[in-house]
Amino acid sequence: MTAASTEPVPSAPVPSEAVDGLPVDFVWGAATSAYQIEGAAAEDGRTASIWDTFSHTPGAVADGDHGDVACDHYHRMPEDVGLLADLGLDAYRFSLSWPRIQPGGKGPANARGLAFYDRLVDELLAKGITPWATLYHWDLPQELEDAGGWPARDTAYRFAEYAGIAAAALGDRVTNWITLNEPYCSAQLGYYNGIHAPGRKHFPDFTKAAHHLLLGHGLAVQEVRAQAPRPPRVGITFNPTVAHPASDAPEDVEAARRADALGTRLYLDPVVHGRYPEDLLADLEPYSATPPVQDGDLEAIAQPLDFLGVNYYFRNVVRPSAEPHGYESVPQTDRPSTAMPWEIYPEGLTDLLTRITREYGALPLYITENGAAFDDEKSAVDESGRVQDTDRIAYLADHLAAVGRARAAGADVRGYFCWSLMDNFEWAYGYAKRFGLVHVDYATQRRTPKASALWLRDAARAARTR
Ligand code: IFM
Repeated sequence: MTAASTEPVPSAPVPSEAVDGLPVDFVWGAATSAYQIEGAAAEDGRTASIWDTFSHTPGAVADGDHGDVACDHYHRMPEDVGLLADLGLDAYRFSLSWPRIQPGGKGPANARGLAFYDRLVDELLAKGITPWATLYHWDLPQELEDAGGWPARDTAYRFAEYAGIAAAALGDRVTNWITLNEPYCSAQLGYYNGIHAPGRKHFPDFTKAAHHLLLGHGLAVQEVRAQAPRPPRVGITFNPTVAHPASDAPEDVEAARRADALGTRLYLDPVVHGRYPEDLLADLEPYSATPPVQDGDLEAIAQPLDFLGVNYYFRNVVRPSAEPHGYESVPQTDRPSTAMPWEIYPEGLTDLLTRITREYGALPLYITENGAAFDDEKSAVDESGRVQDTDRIAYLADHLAAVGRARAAGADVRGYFCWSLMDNFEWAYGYAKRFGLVHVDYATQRRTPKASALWLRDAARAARTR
């Protein structure tokens, strides 16, 4: 069933502070990822990823939810591209499913899997929407996990091969490529905290995984540039930790340093500066967890990039812990939060963008994700069934204003992708957390744009027409 129309209903007012700092050619987009929306888990030759295995492991995901069907985007893609078009967005960031394109993570391309992305890219271009393809948004083929996963060096080479296949097939029409989404989550949450696939809990495996993800990134950048028929723009997306000490006490300040080292500098320093931070190496050494660097790795990792993607949702206020990573989060219970519950702290985005500019140079920056889960099922719904998510509108307005302030302070931020186009499978939280601009009724798969979708449409319009 087609979604409720986004026309011609006007949105809630767009405050000028939300868009004043953004240029007329700013890129306005929305983002999703393959496992979170596609479904069709066993169709057209796709094999299992670590998230298929993990989500079918009892107790791993809330309510036993999994991505077998998700938003059924694999079968409803034209309707979903229509939603983007109705919202007048310039760009769509999606991810390619590795086990759909290269089942098992080895060997030849799967033509039927690639055909889906061919159709998606063509549909986007036909509607004037620029595709931004992420190569890895956490769905490692299960066979590669069985062979050691990201802690095994070979996975980096497998990833580069897959990246080349994707770039050769789609790079005649896709210009913007993102190698990895949030390697912090793949490495730390997947191999140390055990709350994401593959659910392992081993500190040295986490830093091995981080190193091989970064090596895979560097090799993939080279493959994309070698294989794409047209000159690509290639970047990587991080979700740097914005770490604040719980107090001025030296031990809290030290905990924040460790959180920053593990959550931010572990990734950005090698990718941008070609080295791991000395203080981080000293932290890791007692746990036999220094990254397994071989000759040439750091040069391979530090490929020149065309842009950096930044995902931001919240800050992390920390104090010490006796665990190997050395810090724990202190919930900010007296502050407003989203349904996750993550503290709402837009100033952290301004600080993060200006810090990246200061410490990592003047690469163009794109906000490749920002958004919020709220309890939409408890929000008011208007007569057309539209969720009146005023809390999400306020979140978006405040964070866009924070981007404008970062630009005024010199950060070269060129675009903003809202997470997410539609409600979807929120990893270990299953379908309980709704981040979408568009509401999805999972029983009927009916899509209904929320008030925030219309607001983002009008914010983009306001920014373009000033
Ligand atoms: O849903 C995720 C996304 O897959 C990666 N970044 C954070 C989002 C919200 O948790």
